[in-house]
Amino acid sequence: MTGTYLDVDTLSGMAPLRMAVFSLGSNLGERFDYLQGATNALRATPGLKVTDISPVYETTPVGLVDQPDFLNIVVLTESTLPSMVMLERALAIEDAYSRVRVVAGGPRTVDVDLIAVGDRQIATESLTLPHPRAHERAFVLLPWHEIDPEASIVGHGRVADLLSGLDDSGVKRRDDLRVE
Ligand code: PH2
Ligand code: MG
Ligand code: MG
Repeated sequence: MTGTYLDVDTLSGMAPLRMAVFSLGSNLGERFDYLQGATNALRATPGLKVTDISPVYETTPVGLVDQPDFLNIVVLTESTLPSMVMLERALAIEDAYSRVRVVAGGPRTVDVDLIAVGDRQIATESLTLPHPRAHERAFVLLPWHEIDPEASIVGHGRVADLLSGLDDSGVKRRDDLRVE
């Protein structure tokens, strides 16, 4: 164990409603269908309400660059669920779409990442919040900023300011696609 998972809100029995931000990505097969399907699955999650969905972005791969381009979206939600339950749901959705991931950071049918849950800061073996790399990833920040211009990441500052220091040339909006 590198940290302790102790969600005071869960123990109090008075879980507050918090905004939870998800980043979805796909770069294998029917990419758009995977994003729509994973969004539907988030919407079908008891205790989680989808409040906004970003436009679809076509993005060049970050990290392992020798792989196909991604489609990425950001999904905003409100939830009283503990963060760990949301993570488990995200992983279950990936499994349901038979996520293929041969290489870490490599091609995948659908990746569902929990980016932030309100101002929660968590560091355990299985979950780090906010997501440790979200603040430096234009494919997360640009779609997020588009649907929440005032957003910020606890510990890192405003998404708008983070974006101004990033190269977003590989992140292009696809106006022909729209996840509902
Ligand atoms: N996800 C990664 C690694 N690199 N690059 C883009 N453009 N989009 C992603 O979703 C992505 C990535 C690991 O999950
Ligand atoms: Mg990811
Ligand atoms: Mg992931």
